[in-house]
Amino acid sequence: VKAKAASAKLENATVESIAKYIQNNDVKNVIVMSGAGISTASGIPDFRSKKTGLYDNLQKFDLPYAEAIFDIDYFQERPEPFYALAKELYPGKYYPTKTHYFIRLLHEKNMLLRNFTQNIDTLERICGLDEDKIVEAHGSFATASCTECDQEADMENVKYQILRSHLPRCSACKGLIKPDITFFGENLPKRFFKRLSDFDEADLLIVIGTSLQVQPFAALIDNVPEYTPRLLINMDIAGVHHTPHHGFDFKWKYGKKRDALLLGDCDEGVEKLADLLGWKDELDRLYEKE
Ligand code: CNA
Repeated sequence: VKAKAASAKLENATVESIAKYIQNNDVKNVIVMSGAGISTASGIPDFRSKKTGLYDNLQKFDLPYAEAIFDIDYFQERPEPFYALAKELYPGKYYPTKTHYFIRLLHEKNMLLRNFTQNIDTLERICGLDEDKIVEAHGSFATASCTECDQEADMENVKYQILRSHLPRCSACKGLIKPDITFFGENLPKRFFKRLSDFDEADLLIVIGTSLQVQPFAALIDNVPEYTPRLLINMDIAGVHHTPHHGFDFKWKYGKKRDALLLGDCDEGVEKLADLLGWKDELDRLYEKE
């Protein structure tokens, strides 16, 4: 009821109205759903952007199809392409973007309920967001384990091996070690399912830098209460694809009172929102300090 009353105050679906909604209501349970688009400015390619995305640049790995590089069955047959890519993308060389710091600023304002991220680059942790605020829905490079006996691996060694183009092997059984990122064909981490109930509490949903094409993550946009406002900040309109199994649709509600769209670069988008909220200097300071 509270969310209904609050969203009724959205005059129309614009980023300005979202800013007013934040200012005029006791918003404190914001959920941010993020994807690879929030890390492209740091130099990590996303999957699906035309030309720059990974899926358009995997020719050298000679894959049967692009997604194979993250397919668990393919990995078990031929792990080398994944490891070559892991070497290129290994955390340590990349720094959080303004969008990461905007999410942290939301937390410092006591407004962030949770950041559900699909990213595996650990930039949320590196920008100083509390681990408790993060749900790494597709796991991350922070830990790794044996594909045979499940034993957790020593990350120093995993990193050492990957950066030298060696396959990391389990110290106990010599099985192949894999970073704990979720491949196609694997279950999502337990924490993802445990925190799904957060969506019932959301008083604002901000979706940033994702094509909303990977399930079950994408469908979560419909898990917030019916009257909770939603803002999409993305280079292109996402979430408009229908499949027989996933009938979600973000686009059709644009123009009504609930959903706002900020098309373009996400760092510029969060700057605009921060500016409307009077947080621009704070955001700049946070970003420059780190
Ligand atoms: P995606 O399918 O590649 O979509 C990225 C989206 O972000 C697209 O809609 C782009 O238009 C948009 N985008 C790109 N750059 C910007 C920008 N600067 N500002 C605004 N929008 C931008 O990636 P998703 O995250 O939707 O797909 C889920 C996959 C991607 C997850 O399983 C991830 O593990 C995987 N992934 C993660 C990383 C990472 O950790 N940084 C990198 C590449 C892929």
